[in-house]
Amino acid sequence: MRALLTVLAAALSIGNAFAVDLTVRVTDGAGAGVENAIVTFTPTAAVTTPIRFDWPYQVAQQNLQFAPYILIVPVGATVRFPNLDRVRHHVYSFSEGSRFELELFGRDESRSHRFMQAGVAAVGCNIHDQMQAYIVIVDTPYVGRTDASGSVLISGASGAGALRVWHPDLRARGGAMNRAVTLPASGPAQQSFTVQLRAGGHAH
Ligand SMILES: [Cu+2]
Repeated sequence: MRALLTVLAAALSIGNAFAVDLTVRVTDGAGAGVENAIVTFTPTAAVTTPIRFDWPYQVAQQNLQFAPYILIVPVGATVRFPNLDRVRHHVYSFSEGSRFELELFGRDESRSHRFMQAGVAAVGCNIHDQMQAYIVIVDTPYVGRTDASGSVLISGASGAGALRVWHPDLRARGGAMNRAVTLPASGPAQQSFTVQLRAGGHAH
């Protein structure tokens, strides 16, 4: 009996891991795809598995720019800020819950900051006004960034939850759009959002 339950539990968790292929398309008022929108699905049921992503938790300073422009990390992640330039940078965020300041004086110097609260940290440099980046801190594994066509595929989620779209130039209360959704148990699912972007947003 115990063996059977173990097999059943394994089958259920495998089924879960391949639950739904959710495609979310984000377009502007003219119907054009919006790139660099961050889409998260947060299940109503608590996420119990550790959240890990396979990209580096790092925002480098290179050629007087931050790279990447938008970084997604889980709550509790420690993000490194290596300075790859010959000039110094003074990296900071004043965003609520994610305030920090790092003075990076030299080439190849690196410091780090741990982000303990879900949200968005707008990152700037005190010395170079044009430097701008965003760190999106999430408490769900179901997250992705829209491509040039405005689409993103989020796999593995199922059931009821909240779908959220954030973009640095989004015109919306709280800077994001939220929608309650119930995903099917399996198979493909589609959702779409029409967003309004601020004119003259950061080009990337
Ligand atoms: Cu700088």
